[in-house]
Amino acid sequence: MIDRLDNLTSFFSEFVDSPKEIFVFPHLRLDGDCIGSAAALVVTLRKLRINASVVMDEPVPDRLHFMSIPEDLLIVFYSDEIHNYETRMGAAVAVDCSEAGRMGNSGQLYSLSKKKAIIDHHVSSRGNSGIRYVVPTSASTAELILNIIKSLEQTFGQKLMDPFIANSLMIGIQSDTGRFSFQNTTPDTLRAAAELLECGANVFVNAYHLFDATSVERMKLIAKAMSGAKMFYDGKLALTVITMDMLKDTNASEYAADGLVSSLRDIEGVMVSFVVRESEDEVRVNIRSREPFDSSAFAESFGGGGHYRAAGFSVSGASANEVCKSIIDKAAAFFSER
Ligand SMILES: [Mn+2]
Repeated sequence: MIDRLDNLTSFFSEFVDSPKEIFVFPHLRLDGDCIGSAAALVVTLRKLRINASVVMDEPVPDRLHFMSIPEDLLIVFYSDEIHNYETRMGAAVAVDCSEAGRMGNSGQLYSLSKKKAIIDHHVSSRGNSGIRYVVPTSASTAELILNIIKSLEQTFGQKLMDPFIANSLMIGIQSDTGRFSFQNTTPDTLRAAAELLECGANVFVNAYHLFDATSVERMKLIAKAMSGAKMFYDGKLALTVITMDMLKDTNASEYAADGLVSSLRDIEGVMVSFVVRESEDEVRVNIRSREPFDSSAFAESFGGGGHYRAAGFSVSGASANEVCKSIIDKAAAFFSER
């Protein structure tokens, strides 16, 4: 671990006062952990006179506007500009993901970089070019960024932590641990959170925006999706579909159903839950499970990935109903064994 941190510290140190930039790539469909971690890392690097920016496919979604990430940290990627970015780029860092395929179009730019580093906590983390700081036992990438910041503070003998960085990392931890309630929450997670609170993070405001704030549109969508849920394999598998029509009828955003998949898994007797969502160009599937159902392995068999209890995948060229059928068929192998 210390070795890998040392490697990362020297990786970043090379860019002090360099005109070349470090581009930090979060994954597509931004969440609190990837964007919190990426923003915190970029602010830290800039304090060390290292040119750095977050490069992403989409602007920060409305539900994360409360993070107040300064606009100038962020580059929204346009393919037309790729050569311009490539000239500026000195290194690329994947944050909370490990492969270009998870980044959307900006992955094209990531792939072009000759120097790469990966900072991630996904078990399915596969990318193996460059320096890897991948810790699957870490609840969040934010905790890894905190370690990096502490290591940089030691190397440079300079205080880098500030309330914005602390709160961005806290948002990452709260997001990925379900506000400290998922099984991935470790003593290290709570120690990291305690440190961040001391540095100015606000756990209460974050929890409201991440988990409690809701809208009538969302409530209506959840009600429809819940009443359409179906149970299979003696109530051990729960599945529901969110169609484009449901989004239109309720006027809810595509993120409105976040959290629904966990509620389905919480139904007594359910071992694995699936939310299958239609979108313009593909069908997206979210999975939550309890032991011994391995969500990550299941998602990987459909070309996706994630964690043991939380994973996902997407399919293009198939209808939501076809995807549901494949899921139920594939799960048969697991449930027939028990
Ligand atoms: Mn994460």
